[in-house]
Amino acid sequence: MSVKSLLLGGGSHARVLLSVLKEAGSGTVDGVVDPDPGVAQILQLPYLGDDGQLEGLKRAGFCQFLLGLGSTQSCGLREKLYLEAVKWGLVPMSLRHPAAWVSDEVSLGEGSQILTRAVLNGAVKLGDNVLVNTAAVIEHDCRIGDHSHVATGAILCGGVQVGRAVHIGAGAVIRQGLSLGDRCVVAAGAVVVKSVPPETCVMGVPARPSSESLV
Ligand code: JB2
Repeated sequence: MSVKSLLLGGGSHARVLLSVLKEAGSGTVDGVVDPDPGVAQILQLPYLGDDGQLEGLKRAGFCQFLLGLGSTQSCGLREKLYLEAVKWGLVPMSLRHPAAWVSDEVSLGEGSQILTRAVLNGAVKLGDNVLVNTAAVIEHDCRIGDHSHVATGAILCGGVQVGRAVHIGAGAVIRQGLSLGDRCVVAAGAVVVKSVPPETCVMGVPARPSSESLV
């Protein structure tokens, strides 16, 4: 009997994940949980209801979930939904595109998502629910905290320490040895040359704190 799995969030990141699942041959999902029933038709999946249905879905035999939500700023909703699903006893699915490069020394947490052409080099350590998006590069000895998102084409040089629920925007570059505090946001295209305190948004070249909202 196959294990029943649900997709949590059915927007654009979810569409990418469905094609990665197919290309990786690493399973399927049996329905989508989203406040918007309209996503089911777009994804061509059964609609399972909103997050209020998670407990009932677990009782009905759903065992696994794939977190379909990405982020463009705060990773707060990714964290909240992941923890909610885990609370009801659902097991996070991990996924890795066959064209990603992941060194043997890398340690991956639960529910990690490694997309096409991402590169993770020696002794990188990912926490739980980390999203490494398309063509992102994470160099040796970086540590990435739970629920963080390294967006498309971002580059982390060696030994960068990333906190919990950090969003690193598309194409950002983080100089070696720096740290990014919990829940900080690095805007797309920023070049970070100094460590960033928790809950701070930085942008620009070189990156500086910005008053932009972290929502
Ligand atoms: O509380 C929620 C919730 N809030 C929004 N629970 C659940 N289960 N789902 C929720 N959603 C749903 O997430 C929305 O109804 C929508 O279907 C989906 C968000 O889709 P969207 O395309 O806006 O964002 P995304 O997270 O899939 O993708 C963002 O992040 C990616 C990494 C995008 O901006 C992409 O461009 C980016 N590549």
